[in-house]
Amino acid sequence: MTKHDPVADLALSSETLEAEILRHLKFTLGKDPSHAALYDWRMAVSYTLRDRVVAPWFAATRRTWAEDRKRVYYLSMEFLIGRILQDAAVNLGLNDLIDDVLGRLGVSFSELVEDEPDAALGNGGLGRLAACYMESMATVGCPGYGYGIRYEHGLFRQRFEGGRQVEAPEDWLNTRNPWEFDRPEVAYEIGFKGHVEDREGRVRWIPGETVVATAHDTPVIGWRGRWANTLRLWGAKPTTLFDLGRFNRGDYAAAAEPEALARTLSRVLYPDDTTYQGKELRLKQEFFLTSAALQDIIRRFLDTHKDLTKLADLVAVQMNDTHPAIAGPELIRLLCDEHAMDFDTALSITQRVLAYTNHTLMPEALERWATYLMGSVLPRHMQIIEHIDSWHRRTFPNRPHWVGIVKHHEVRMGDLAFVTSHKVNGVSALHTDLVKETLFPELNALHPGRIINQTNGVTPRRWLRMANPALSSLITETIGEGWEDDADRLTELEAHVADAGFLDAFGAAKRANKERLVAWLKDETGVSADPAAMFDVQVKRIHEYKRQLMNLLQTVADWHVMREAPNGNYVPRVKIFGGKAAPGYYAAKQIIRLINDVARVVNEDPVTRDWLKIAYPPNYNVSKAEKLIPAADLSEQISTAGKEASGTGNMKFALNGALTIGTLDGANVEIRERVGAENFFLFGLTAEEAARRREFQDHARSAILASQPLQDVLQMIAEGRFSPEEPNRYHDLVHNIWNSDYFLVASDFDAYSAAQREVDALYARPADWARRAALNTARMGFFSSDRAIRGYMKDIWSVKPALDPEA
Ligand code: 26W
Repeated sequence: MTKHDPVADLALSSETLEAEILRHLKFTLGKDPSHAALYDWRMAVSYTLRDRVVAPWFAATRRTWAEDRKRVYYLSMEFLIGRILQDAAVNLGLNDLIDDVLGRLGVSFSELVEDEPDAALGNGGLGRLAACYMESMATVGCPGYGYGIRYEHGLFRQRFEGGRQVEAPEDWLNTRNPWEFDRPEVAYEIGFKGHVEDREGRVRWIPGETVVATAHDTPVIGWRGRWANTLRLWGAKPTTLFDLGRFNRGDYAAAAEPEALARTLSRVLYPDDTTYQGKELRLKQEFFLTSAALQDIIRRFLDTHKDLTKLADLVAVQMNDTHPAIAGPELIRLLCDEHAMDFDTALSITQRVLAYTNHTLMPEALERWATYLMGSVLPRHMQIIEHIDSWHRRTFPNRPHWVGIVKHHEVRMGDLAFVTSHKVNGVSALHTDLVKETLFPELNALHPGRIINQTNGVTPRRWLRMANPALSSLITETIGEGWEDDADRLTELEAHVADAGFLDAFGAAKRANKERLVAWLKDETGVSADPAAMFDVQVKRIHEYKRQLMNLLQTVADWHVMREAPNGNYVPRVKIFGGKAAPGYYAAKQIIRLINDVARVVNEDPVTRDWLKIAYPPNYNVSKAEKLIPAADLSEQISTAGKEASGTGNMKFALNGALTIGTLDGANVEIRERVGAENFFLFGLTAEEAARRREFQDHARSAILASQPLQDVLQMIAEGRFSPEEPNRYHDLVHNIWNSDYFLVASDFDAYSAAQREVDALYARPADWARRAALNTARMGFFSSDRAIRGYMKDIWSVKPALDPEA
């Protein structure tokens, strides 16, 4: 019996494709081609592509059932998906065909792509990693589900008013989302509050309020459409639709209350990726996601199995940071209270099912719920948490007294996740060491081997094959097809870096991307950039530890030198910034405002305009990253060592042939090891040196006094050089650098400047620059999310890929 190969079915003639698009336009959108709007064409093409995803999706689901394969469940409060249309077209191998067919119909495919809203269901690194991992699980054939929340409003829209960040609600669902399938029949009751009854040993939680979680499924197609998994996002609905009684009594608002209350649960994403706020609604959102997911997981298991003690043989649950860490107590509650299991058995099953990934060491980002809040919102879970904690204290008697899940009237979600998991992983080698040494030193000693590393990765489909067609076709011309899902093959490019022809083509691809960006940048910011200039890019969330401020201060220092010596021969640069600040993060918002204030002055400066431009396109998101990253020459990864858990932007830039200026932080360490120290601009204190430097009381003042350029720049800013209308606008910011500077901007400033001079020197030697840039692309295969996912499958989930890489 010939093995059914779903890929073959994907082969498609342009006639058939055209017919299918026109069929959807007519029957799904109810539009005649002559009257179709851009939206109609986009929907018709999206539905046509979605149809083509269904076959491999069904085949994958059927095989998983038929072969009773273990499934992976990735629980995350965030999935920063971005746009889906072109990613689906590329993974189905239909991108060029669609472009041709639409061209013949007089429709521009790229305009369609631009018309799709980003699914911005995440803040930054953690959310985007979840999206890359979903695509890689489908590409390697790992039977998996993503579980998240279907926020009506994703991450806010950012715009600038007078240089200040202003937030506006994001509204991706104001037009229909063609990629999801509603699953009204998949619905679970989620309880909150209420009380716990203990009748003759049978403990029952009687929730005070309930909502219903209903599923919306989005298929996630892998490379070459060989496998597809499901991203199941929960939307909240009221248990009682509408309180007719109240309505009839004219109490209309109250009548609609249940609906409104329920919908708040999936209304909006918390825009915070730095500080844990401890808001009740956030805890309810986390439980809403987790309980619905676990109820669905157990239902699916019991569909074909009876013995829940075998759950861990067929179910692996990954907790994306502590946000779904209530999964431990909830799984134990379901096993004990709903399936009559004893606590110890339930706990051991839970530990074998669960695993936890830590993404940050920042103390302010670690979730610690007040016991009164946990106790009121989730009274039964608070009991179980206490039970787990006392079990752990009893089972590990030499656990130091200061260690524990419940301490000082707080539930430490990191400790809870650790104790209820069989594996805990950091997201880069350096970060994992720091997790062992600084975050969980005692638990690490009590549970040796539980903490392992899984260095992050990014999908080479979206971040190279799709975002950078110019470089991708050069790679395919040079080493042939197949590197897209076997990124280690990129090393075959090394044999060509000495060939001038290849290097020229490599430089030409970069140049083409820069010219494409110049037009876009002009529209977005009004700044006209010279494509011959060095595109120096720092795009990521705004945070003091990421040190956008140090980049800006160094830029002002360069500008000052240019003005003092206007006849110098300077390497022209375009400094591009991008990124949002959490709405409540004042210092980050001040940094955004200062960047825009400095840009306004520098970009109008007749003396330096040919050498230096600063552009800050607003509303940085996934689809903007796809434009900016392929056009970058220099990637700024300059966080204070020991603070950036990994970074993933750093990987995307290097993969797209940008050189990195960076510290020995997060995955920068491994990137530099793999691309070669000579192909990486390193500077700054190491994590150890930084920790030591911080102990030196006067570290900032002494560094500033030792650096005239820094002193001058701080003086200029303090006296309002960039804010003449409000001279003391940045007094607090400058004062903070002089007197606290926790992130060592001053201490690393001179080293950073010196490294930027090295960058200039190399940029003045284009062939040498291109060779080192090409070596970066060639040596970035390790940072494919396929490698990372295979690591999770082997070291944490014990799952074998359903697809053999060779086939
Ligand atoms: C409770 C508020 C909150 C929300 C999100 C706190 C912390 C977060 C995330 C953990 C922050 C985040 O996105 N961390 C980033 O995760 C990436 C993926 O592993 C890493 O590459 C980044 O270094 C890390 O900052």
